[in-house]
Formats: sequence, C-alpha cells, structure tokens
Amino acid sequence: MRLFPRTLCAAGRAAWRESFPLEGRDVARWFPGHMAKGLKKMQSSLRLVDCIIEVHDARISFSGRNPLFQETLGLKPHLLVLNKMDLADLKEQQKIIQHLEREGLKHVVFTNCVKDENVKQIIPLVTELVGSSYRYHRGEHVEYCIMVIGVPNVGKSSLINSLRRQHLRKGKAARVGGEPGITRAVMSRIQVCERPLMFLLDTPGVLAPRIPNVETGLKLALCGTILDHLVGEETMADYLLYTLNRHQLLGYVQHYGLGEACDDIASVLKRVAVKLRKTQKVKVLTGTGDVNVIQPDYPAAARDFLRAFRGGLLGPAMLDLDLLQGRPAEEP
Ligand SMILES: Nc1nc2c(ncn2[C@@H]2O[C@H](COP(=O)(O)OP(=O)(O)OP(=O)(O)O)[C@@H](O)[C@H]2O)c(=O)[nH]1
Ligand SMILES: [Mg+2]
Repeated sequence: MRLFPRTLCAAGRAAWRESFPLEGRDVARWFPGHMAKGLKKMQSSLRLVDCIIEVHDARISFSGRNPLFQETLGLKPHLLVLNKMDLADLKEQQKIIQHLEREGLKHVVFTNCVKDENVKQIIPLVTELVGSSYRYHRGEHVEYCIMVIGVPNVGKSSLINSLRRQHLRKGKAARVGGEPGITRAVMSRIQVCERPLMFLLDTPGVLAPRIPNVETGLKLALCGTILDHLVGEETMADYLLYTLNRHQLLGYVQHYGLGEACDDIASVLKRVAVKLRKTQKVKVLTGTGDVNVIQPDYPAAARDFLRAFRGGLLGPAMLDLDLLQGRPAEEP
C-alpha cells in the first residue's frame, strides 16, 4: 500500500515504476476509442476556426496539456482558460501566469464555469485576438467560429453552457458530467453570442493528455481526467496523501478529524473507513476456532478521500506547486 514517499525524500522511486507502469502502450488504454477518433475530425474543422479556446484544470496549470495541437494550430489565436479556479489554490497566480508566459502562453483566464466567474472576460478577449489576427482582414465573414478543446473532464461543455448563460441568457446546450468522456457527439456548433455573432464547436475531450512521467499521470487522474478504475483508486489516494503532505495542504486532517498529519495511507484510510462506518466483519479461522474481525473497507475510504478532494472539501489545491517552485516531478 505504501507506494509513495511521504516526505520530500526520494525514497520509493522504484516502487512507482513497478506498481504503476505508465510508459508506452499502457497510457493508450486510458483513452476510450471515441476520443482518439475525434482528433481527426477536429483537425479537419480547424480550417473553419478563428480562435482556439483551450480549457484546462487550474489545479494542474502546467501538467498534462497536450502540446500536439499547437503544431496543427498554426497561427490561430489561442486562449488558455484555466477552469475550476474555485478548487485551485491561486495564491501564486501571478507566478503561474509568468510561468505560462515563458512557455509562450500570453492569454490566460482563470474561470469557475459553475458560478460563471470571469467567464464574461472571454468573448471580448476572443474578439480582440481574432481582430488583431489575419482573419480580420478577410472581411466577408461576420461571424466568429471558436473551437473549444482540452483534455477530458476539464469543463469544456460547462464553459460553453456558462458562455450561453452570460451572453444569450439561454440554458444548457452541452451535456456536462463528472466523468471524462461525457461529450460524445463529435462536433456540435453552438451559438454563444449574438453581438458579435459567435459560435463554438464543442469537442468530446479529444485531446489525450501528455503524460511524460508517473506523477503527471497521477495529477491528471486526481483531477478526474482519466477514468478512476483504469488507474486504481487506492493508488490515487496514496498519491493524494503524498502530494497534500508535500505541499503542506493539511485540510484532510481537520476534514476527517485525524488530530495530526499522517504519512501512512493505510492508517489514514483505516480511520476514514471507521469514521464513515465503512467496515465489514470478516471471519478469520484461527487455531482455536473462528474469530470475527472488523476490517476497514479500504476501497470505499479511498473513494471518499478522492471525492472530498475533488469537491474542494480538503481545501484548495495546486498540484503543480512543485513545478512552479522549480522542484520538478520526480522521475521514476
Ligand atoms: N468545481 C467546479 N466544477 C466544475 C467547473 N467546471 C466544470 N465543473 C464540473 O466538472 C465536471 C466536468 O465538466 P464538463 O463540462 O462535462 O467537462 P468536459 O471537459 O466537457 O468533459 P468531457 O466532455 O467528458 O471531456 C462536471 O461535473 C462539472 O460540473 C468549475 O469551474 N468548478
Ligand atoms: Mg464535454
């Protein structure tokens, strides 16, 4: 169970690789077929698009974005929307923006698409970006066509719905869900604004995240970008505890009434299970007869730990703090 070092020491590296091989073909099975197919269609529609809005999770501002599309993009204006800002620890927001600028990302907006926070900034920014791009000089087109892309479950459909609420006072057009892979229709064209006339193409989370190392994979998994059962909830819970302790995000101590921070996932999950009354009686055969033993339901506890994190109940998080502070993810 103890896969990750609890402190900043590098112990346990070998265990990462052994317990969680992420290289090559293994990553491919994380992405259901329809997502991979969507990429081709998306590329063929790029011609029609005036601006790309890339949505990503603000808790992993640097990790997992797929740089591949940038090659396809060419000179198209590009806006990075870092969504789920309500779940992100943005104390270092300026540093994050500077870090992204150094990577060539000049236009970044932090949003909460559930509460429509900062979403109003997007259309004026898009209009400005398109206006100062080559497309402006084509003249004959009055409407703007925007493509929303990003890795699964970052809130692409939620952004579209939020834009519609803000600019058209209309309700849901795109289906939203808590799991990756919700948007399945390959390409729908959705109006989001009357003046200027603006359409968005919703895409089915087609971009496969870039996963250069195990930690990036686990960060993406914690943010719900990869289906949990493909990664393993207990492994994810283990990494979650490691990363919370590493960044001194100790909200879990209070949330579960643990009294103090703990670096052992088995004992944390045990206490979570007891608190949630997720225990089961198991008969154990001993030399002197059967004994009933109370056993914690570790998978249920791990699931609750992940759910609490994702719901923001353990406090806001910035999983890329290591990258921001120049302490890159440890390679296996
Ligand atoms: N807390 C929080 N949750 C959000 C926000 N935006 C979206 N969500 C939630 O994140 C989940 C995924 O949202 P979607 O809009 O379906 O994401 P998507 O990128 O379209 O997902 P796929 O179509 O599966 O690729 C849903 O449960 C949303 O309610 C946000 O700003 N804050
Ligand atoms: Mg969607």
